[in-house]
Amino acid sequence: MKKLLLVSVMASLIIANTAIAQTPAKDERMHWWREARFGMFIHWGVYAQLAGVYDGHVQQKSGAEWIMNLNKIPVADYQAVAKQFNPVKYDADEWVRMAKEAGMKYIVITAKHHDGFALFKTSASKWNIVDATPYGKDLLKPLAAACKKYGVKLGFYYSQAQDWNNAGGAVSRKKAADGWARPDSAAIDAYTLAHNGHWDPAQTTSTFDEYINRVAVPEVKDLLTNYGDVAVLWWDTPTDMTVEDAQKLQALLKLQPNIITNDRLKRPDFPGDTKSPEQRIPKPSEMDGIDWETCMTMNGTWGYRASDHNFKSTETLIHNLCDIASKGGNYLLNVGPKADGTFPEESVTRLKEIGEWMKVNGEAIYATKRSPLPLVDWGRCTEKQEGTNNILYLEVFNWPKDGKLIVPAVPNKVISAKIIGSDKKCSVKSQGSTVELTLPETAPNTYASVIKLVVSGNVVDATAK
Ligand code: FHN
Repeated sequence: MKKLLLVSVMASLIIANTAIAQTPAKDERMHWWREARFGMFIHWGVYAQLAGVYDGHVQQKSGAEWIMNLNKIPVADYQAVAKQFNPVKYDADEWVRMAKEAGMKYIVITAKHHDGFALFKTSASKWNIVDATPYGKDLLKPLAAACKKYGVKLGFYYSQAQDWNNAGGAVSRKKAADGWARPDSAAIDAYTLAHNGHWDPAQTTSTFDEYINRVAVPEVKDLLTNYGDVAVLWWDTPTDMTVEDAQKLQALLKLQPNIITNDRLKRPDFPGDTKSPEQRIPKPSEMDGIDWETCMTMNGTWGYRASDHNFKSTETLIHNLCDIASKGGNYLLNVGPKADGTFPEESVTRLKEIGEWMKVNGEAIYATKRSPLPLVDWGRCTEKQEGTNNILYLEVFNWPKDGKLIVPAVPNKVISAKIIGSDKKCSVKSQGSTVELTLPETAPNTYASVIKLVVSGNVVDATAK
């Protein structure tokens, strides 16, 4: 008996150690992600075919990827739209090249958004690119190949609970932010209230648990099995998720031991690895000690909307990147491709311009840590260790008119100061813990000019809460 007990204890220890060995320590898994700082979000699917227009109504606000829910489009009518979805201009190599040249180190694409449409071949449901569209080919395979070719990490966004087409999927009730409502909205509202948000009887021929077992689990398994290394799984909107459902999905992560996940599988008991603020940049120190990534659109929608030309300027996007990095976070910047498979021209232009800035100034973003300085009015700061020295990268948005840049809370000995991307000199004067840089008259870059200030020893964190 004793021998049997000993054997079973040994066996459980071996299993436990194997499990631990298979899941690399978090710091090891997160290393590339913490250095990356900048990634591309891609929201793409059948909704791009509607491009923000349905039944004569041009969506003014909200995400174009929500058009089925906001317009309470019947399942059969929405699935008929897929018959026109034929992205013949899709070129995954071009997409990944654009992301890489923009300085982005990873891509997260909506493998399946809330409309349930899978951009990949799956046997779990016929509602996918291969079985439901004239295009008939898996969209993720070439993307995975291109990511491997260019050394860009591949991530999948997966709407694990909301699914407006696969029966049993959850629905989060939402009204159009632009105040538009269908003529029969009163009746529809009554129906959705009585049916947990669903608006079409076709959505409720199955239970949520059956949907998790029949669709979500097998599809996530497909995604983590058929596309090589998957670096990120980006869960979204845990509507109606139970602990049991979340555990079934979490268990699949062992298929990709190095995978990084966010905090949206089921809050609060499944925190994942990263926090995911959305469409906002956290306040200084709000996220200290946390791995976080803010996802933002370039215009007013995640999915493509033909009428939305309200794109943020390249200057704003670069300032956001610097601001996010100065607080120790990652920037997941979204592109919403058109139904034909091309990026909107405004996105292409901004990606190119950001890439030109990153080619010169990327060292001020990649592998940096948050600023140790108090807030300054001229821009942002990021920091890097270099042996026993500290490098402070000063991203100057507002070039001083009098040529004097004041850097507070740096009592350290200054070793060097250089304007990145310029052969013009800048002189340095230290007074107590203040460093005064005298700069040339014109800034080398219209968006943000970076000064590399090398000081001896560590710069003490002066961002007191
Ligand atoms: O409802 C989605 C939305 O469409 C979009 O995908 C964003 C991106 O983070 N996530 C949800 C809203 O929080």
